[in-house]
Amino acid sequence: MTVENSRLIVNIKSGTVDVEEANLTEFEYAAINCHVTNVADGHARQKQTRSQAAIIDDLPAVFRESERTPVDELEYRAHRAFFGMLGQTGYPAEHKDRIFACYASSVAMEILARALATEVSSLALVHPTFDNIPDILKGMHINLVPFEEELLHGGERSRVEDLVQSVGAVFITTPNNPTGRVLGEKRLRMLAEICAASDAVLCLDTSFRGFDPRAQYDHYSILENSGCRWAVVEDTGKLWPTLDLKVGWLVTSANLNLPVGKVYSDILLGVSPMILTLVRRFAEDGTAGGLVELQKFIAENREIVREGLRGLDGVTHEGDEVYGSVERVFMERRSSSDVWSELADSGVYVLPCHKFHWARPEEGDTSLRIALARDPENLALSVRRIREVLERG
Ligand code: EGV
Repeated sequence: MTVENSRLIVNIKSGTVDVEEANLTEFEYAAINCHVTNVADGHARQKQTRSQAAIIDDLPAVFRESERTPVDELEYRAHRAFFGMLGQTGYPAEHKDRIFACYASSVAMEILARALATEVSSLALVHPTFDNIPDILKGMHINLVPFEEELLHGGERSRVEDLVQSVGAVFITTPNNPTGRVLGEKRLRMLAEICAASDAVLCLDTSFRGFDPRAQYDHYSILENSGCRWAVVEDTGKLWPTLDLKVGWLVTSANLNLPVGKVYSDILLGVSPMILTLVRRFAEDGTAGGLVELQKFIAENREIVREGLRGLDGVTHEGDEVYGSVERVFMERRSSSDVWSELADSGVYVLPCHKFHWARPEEGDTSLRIALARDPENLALSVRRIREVLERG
């Protein structure tokens, strides 16, 4: 794929794409063959740690163990290890009819959306968020109402009640992508109570929670105690450099009363037993110190970006309270699609942010997202080129 001019990219999957029209994943396809300067997608592309590499060296044993063990036992071991690593001890571990292993969190999302659509015609979705979420929901003909982060995190209870009463379901990504904002314990409890009172389904996407200790309080005990109908999407896919071998889990409340199991069976039989074992091994490594090490690694990479762009006129970043594996760069005077095109010309791929703002794209017109789960040397090189383009102004 090549950059043809400042507006057009040739997309490896679907031909020519307009920079204004492409969705975020299409921007990510454009980057995927640039191993050194792809800071577009939020997948983990850093080198493995020593103990992670040891697991990969042990892959034949992982395969053999997976061959001879019943798959529900492998699923159980995998979710126990993964949910335990993330502090989610109140999840319904013993109810295998409520835990669905999927190839990816987007597949879990698709299954949830199809099940929701049998009952729900409108849904309040966090704004902004990664655009494949609104696109999947819209694909099921569900009407979307923006749930602004300001209202979600700080708005008066009565205003939240008004919004929830107007919809059949609520969908929140926490920590959010790309803002990194986390739904705190009190707000989750409040939202679950409100959803219970109006019989709205509360859906959470917690794919990025591994990076942020503030998102690792036990969400499931709060959801279970609230009595609301809920579904949670969990993801192993953002954390570890496993070449996209990953699991997305869909976990549901006992009272959800939507055909999740039926839709799941329409789409898949199950994920590979070998991947379940691999996930268990990486999660055990995470619990044994790997997760804290990863958080430190991301913090250092965030500093590489901030240091590398320091002092540029009109260029700012978020405060200190962000922990996600992506960093936003705010540019006072530059359009993100122009900067994206100039960067692509110099071989560096970032994400322009307008599509995250699915209800009002103009709000993302002057920001970029840089992925941090990369090797520091590659990240530093990308940041030097980004600085050059921004300096040209
Ligand atoms: C991010 C892309 C899709 C997604 C990337 C992502 N996947 N569209 N199914 O994994 O933040 O870059 O979440």
